[in-house]
Amino acid sequence: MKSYPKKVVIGGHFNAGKTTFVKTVSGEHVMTMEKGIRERETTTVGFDYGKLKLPDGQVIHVVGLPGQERFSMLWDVVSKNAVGYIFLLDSTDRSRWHETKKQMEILLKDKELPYLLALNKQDLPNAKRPEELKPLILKEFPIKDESLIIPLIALNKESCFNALLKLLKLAGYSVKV
Ligand SMILES: Nc1nc2c(ncn2[C@@H]2O[C@H](COP(=O)(O)OP(=O)(O)O)[C@@H](O)[C@H]2O)c(=O)[nH]1
Ligand SMILES: [Mg+2]
Repeated sequence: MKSYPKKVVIGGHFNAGKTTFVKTVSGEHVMTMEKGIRERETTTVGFDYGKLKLPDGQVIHVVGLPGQERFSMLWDVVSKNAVGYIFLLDSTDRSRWHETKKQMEILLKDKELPYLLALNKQDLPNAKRPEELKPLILKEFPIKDESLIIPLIALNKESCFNALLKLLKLAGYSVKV
């Protein structure tokens, strides 16, 4: 059986923290393609890609999904043979949460890939806490189980690694740390 490189896909709405997550875990950010939409505002129109080594030597490739739905033809390609998804939500701002929800609906529909839903920016004082957000998410999002909802600070390496390790475990990989 062919074994593929381990690839984790980071999804989520505009401004949720995808680029930040990839930068944090990979240290050196291998590639991103950003394009100004208005002065001083940028969004990822290509994709973020980074690579990291776990303490036990396993190499993980991390790829950010291009956010906007007009790039959804790329989602399948990016997701192919992935270990699973980490979808991000901004815990300080719900205005674009529907974009993450749509992504999850499309991507989880016919693939049984493991996934987590991460409540990002938990370091900010105006972030809503997971306990407060969970009931809302369970009602509105295509999510099976509350244990799949995790807190996240994408600026923090340990927080991102915990998310990755949890996903790898869900996917059945054993990681020695
Ligand atoms: N305080 C804080 N800011 C964050 C965090 N994650 C992302 N950000 C900020 O949120 C903004 C959007 O993040 P970005 O990674 O560009 O989002 P993307 O559109 O999903 O790629 C940037 O200004 C980031 O610095 C976090 O965990 N905490
Ligand atoms: Mg980005």
